[in-house]
Amino acid sequence: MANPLYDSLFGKHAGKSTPFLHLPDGSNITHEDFLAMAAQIAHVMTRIGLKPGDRVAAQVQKSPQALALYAACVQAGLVFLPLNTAYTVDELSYFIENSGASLIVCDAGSEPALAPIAEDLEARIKTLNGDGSGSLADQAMRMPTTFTTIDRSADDLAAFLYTSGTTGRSKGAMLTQGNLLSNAQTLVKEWRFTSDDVLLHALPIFHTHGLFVASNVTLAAGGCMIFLPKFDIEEVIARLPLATAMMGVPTFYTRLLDDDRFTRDLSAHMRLFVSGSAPLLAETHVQFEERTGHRILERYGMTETNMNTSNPYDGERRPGTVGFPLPGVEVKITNPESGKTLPDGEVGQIEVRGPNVFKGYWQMPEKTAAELRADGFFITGDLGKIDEDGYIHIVGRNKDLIISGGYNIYPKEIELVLDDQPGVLESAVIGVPHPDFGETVLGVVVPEKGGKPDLEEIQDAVKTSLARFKHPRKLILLDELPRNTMGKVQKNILRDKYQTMFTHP
Ligand code: MLC
Ligand code: AMP
Repeated sequence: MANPLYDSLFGKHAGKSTPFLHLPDGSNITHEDFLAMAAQIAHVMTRIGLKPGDRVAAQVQKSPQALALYAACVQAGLVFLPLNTAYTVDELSYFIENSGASLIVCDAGSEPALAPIAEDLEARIKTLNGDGSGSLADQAMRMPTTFTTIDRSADDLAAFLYTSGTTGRSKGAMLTQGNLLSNAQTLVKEWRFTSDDVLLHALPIFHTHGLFVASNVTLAAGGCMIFLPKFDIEEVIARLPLATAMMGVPTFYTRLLDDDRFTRDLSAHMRLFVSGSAPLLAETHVQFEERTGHRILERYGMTETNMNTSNPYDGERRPGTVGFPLPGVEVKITNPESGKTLPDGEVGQIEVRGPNVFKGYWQMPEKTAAELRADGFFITGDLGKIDEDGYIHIVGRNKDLIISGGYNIYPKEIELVLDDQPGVLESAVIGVPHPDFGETVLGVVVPEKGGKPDLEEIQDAVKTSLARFKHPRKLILLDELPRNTMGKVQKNILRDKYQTMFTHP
């Protein structure tokens, strides 16, 4: 027995004294240091009684220790559940309760608010701050620097990532060791990652993109990362000359293009720019090439599946497309009603099958059955087509979803909060184009008869319930919502009406 994910990503670097993480203060963390950090954290977690399969919910700032917490979970056979640092206590309590986490790791500032939740669930709570301090780190420091890796199989769970749903209730996507490892190994090959690569890492590490795509790929290839706490244009421009590759959401690339310091010279030595998590406008792709000579490589993935398709490394990277299915991944376009496969060129729902596809939603067999077919195909909720050259185009979504700066936002979750406010009869939340975030949230509120909802008070209520990135950038009062003859709200009419609100205000 062994632990495939740990062995292939982390264990194989044992004894290497070369840098793994380059930090903004100029210091480095070697592979050896990193593995020691992870081993010490693994000791803390097992000594407090955590057993293989237990969930570890972590809402922590990006830091080497936060990444080591992930490695420690893999090594100790625990299920890692990273949580967006923007989530409010209301949001967190759902994830923690739903997952039945045995350990909560959070910033010291959040401990007082989360302690009662931990107590109710009989979960332990430890702190880990952005500077690496906290009760977890204090205890870890006193632990041995090696840990006997717990045996796991490819089918064992490695992580839970929560994704929102169209009903407003988030679902825990269960990802196995095999899901994560197969995808990382495929991407290393497809994108030609080697131990010479230096990845500029400015993504958050609580999502698939920053954690599994960026970090796992670098680890599998044995490369290193310039590990920035967040996307800060000054830092990115300063560090770019030291990198060979970068991965980002489209906002990263539009922000770079908006900066005159981002020139052909600054990126001349770069080997690869990858974009994903949201649509990259063909226009951005073209501008990027004009400015730098590089063609951004766009790929398509999701929480439940990791990466599914990619434009080619060699060969034409076609703007406005997400390329071809990755080796081992099958993609088909089906009719949403009948589920029958459609001929190439026709638009339908995108379904995917492969070793990358998750095991299902935690304790939600009905939702799993509705989206993951018995034959292994996962219904992504995205709409697309395959063109005559085999390139896949994403043309829309069959799910009511807004993607803002790479973060997914489900309108239902916001509508439920808006509908609850005094004087509000109903609401509709839509995504409209935004120059920086790609799309942003607009809330349309209908007053009750004689009601006079106070929009500022509503925004305050939203603040306490929902993470900042989900807040409507604007609320609009309307007498009624457009509906079709079946009574269904016609969000397309609202989207058309407010289409240019943020692009040509
Ligand atoms: C931050 N804010 C956002 C936001 N990010 N609002 C909407 N959408 C976002 N994405 C808030 C801030 O809290 C702030 O609030 C205000 O908006 C402006 O902040 P900013 O300073 O401009 O934002 P910044 O901190 O620079 O963050 C923007 C960003 C970041 C794009 C760099 O959101 C980011 O790193 N996004 C990447 C998301 C990601 O990794 N997605 C991958 C999901 S995995 P205030 O109060 O100051 O106004 C996935 C699968 C796959 O999708 O295929 O990869
Ligand atoms: P998430 O649930 O956060 O993993 O987001 C997954 C969703 O992001 C997918 O279902 C798509 O809608 C979207 N997405 C990811 N990559 C791309 C891309 N390259 N182009 C368009 N949409 C994308």
